[in-house]
Amino acid sequence: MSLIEDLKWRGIIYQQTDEEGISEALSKEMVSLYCGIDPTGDSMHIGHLLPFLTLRRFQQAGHRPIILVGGATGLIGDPSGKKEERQLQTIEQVQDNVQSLQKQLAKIFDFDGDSGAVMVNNFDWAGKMDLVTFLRDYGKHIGVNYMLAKDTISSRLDTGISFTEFTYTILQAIDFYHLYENHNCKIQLGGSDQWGNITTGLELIRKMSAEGSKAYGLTIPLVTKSDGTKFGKTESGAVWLDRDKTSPYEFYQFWINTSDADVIKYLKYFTFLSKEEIEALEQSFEAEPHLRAAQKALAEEMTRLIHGEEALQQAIKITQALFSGEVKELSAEEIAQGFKDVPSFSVEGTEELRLVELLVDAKIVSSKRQAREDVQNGAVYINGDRVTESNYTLSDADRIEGQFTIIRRGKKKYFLIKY
Ligand code: 629
Repeated sequence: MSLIEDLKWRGIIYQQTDEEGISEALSKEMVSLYCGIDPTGDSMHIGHLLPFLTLRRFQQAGHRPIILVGGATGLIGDPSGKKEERQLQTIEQVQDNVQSLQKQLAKIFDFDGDSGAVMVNNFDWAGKMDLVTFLRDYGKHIGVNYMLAKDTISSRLDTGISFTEFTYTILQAIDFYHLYENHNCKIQLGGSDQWGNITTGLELIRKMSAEGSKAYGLTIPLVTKSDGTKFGKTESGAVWLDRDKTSPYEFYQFWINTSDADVIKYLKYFTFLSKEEIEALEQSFEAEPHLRAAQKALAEEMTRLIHGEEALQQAIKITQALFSGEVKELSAEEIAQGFKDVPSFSVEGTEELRLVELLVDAKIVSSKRQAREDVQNGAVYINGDRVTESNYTLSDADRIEGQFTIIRRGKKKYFLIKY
């Protein structure tokens, strides 16, 4: 299967400016191609992942990925898909974000060898360009009528768009032209919201480069969810690649909770499992859906890809411990990950605590009478072990690494005591 056939099978191609031209270029030689991201935050979230994973598929097929972090465009703000004018970020903020994003992206690609990835920052050329050069050398080639016809601009004419954001598409076009001229970059890849910016780039290349020059654009679909809600969001917000924002356990949980209606699609989009492997998962999923083999494979592949094998094993361990109730073997770090969303209660000092009082103070039960009853009935567990003595006192031994005690009431209700 050729790369493009594989991408089609996965459902990753949305639009191509010249389907034949792209297939021909890819089959003839090693092609350099790029995808950009603006440093609007200090971490990518999974909404950014698909274009960059797709770029990696190109690399695996022997082509060269160019990863662009927009140190200049991040100072301007892309109006694509935005209903309102963006708030400008400070230069320091953007520079910090560039560093963080470059670090994250570097982990996805291979920088060695013939098709080694290249990391660029458009601040290096666009940041220093003077206004007269911008207007004479580039602006002159892009008609205002042409720009006004773009969705991302025309959709903002009612509510308003500043000259700053209006100009954004020309900056991205200059990038494509720059990479075309200096890195022999032939294709720009992006989400479907980037079509307007990618085609402005092609327009500029067509007008500025020697005759016979050829460059292409390729977009990938917006990732959707079958229930109509937005992909990549949980109750606690976006799913980040930064482990301090979304722990590997939460990341794993996000993928494992994928619905049956979406799981095969996501395996195709996001994982590097082969067609045969995915089809086998599809079969097992149809025969024995309760096993959730497809969801498990998706969660494993994604967590391993972004956080590595060790973090994956930890996420699985936490998941199993929470499921079985055998939480004693968890380390404090694992507890911190797995119990982030569980109600917690902080205790100061080192003295021993009477269980019944703690249950009331931590608002796990509403009265001492209730607390005593629950304990006597065997509904209360400390670090996974049932405690039935109503005069039980918690000691040092109940503090996992001196930091936590896990209390469970009933089957599934967890509480965390922090010291
Ligand atoms: C300069 C900047 C370029 C080329 C691209 C860019 C960034 C681009 C953009 N992209 C989105 C972003 O940064 O705004 N103008 O958040 C985002 N992208 C990935 C996908 C996207 C897109 O990083 O293309 O469609 C999301 O899936 O929204 O020379």
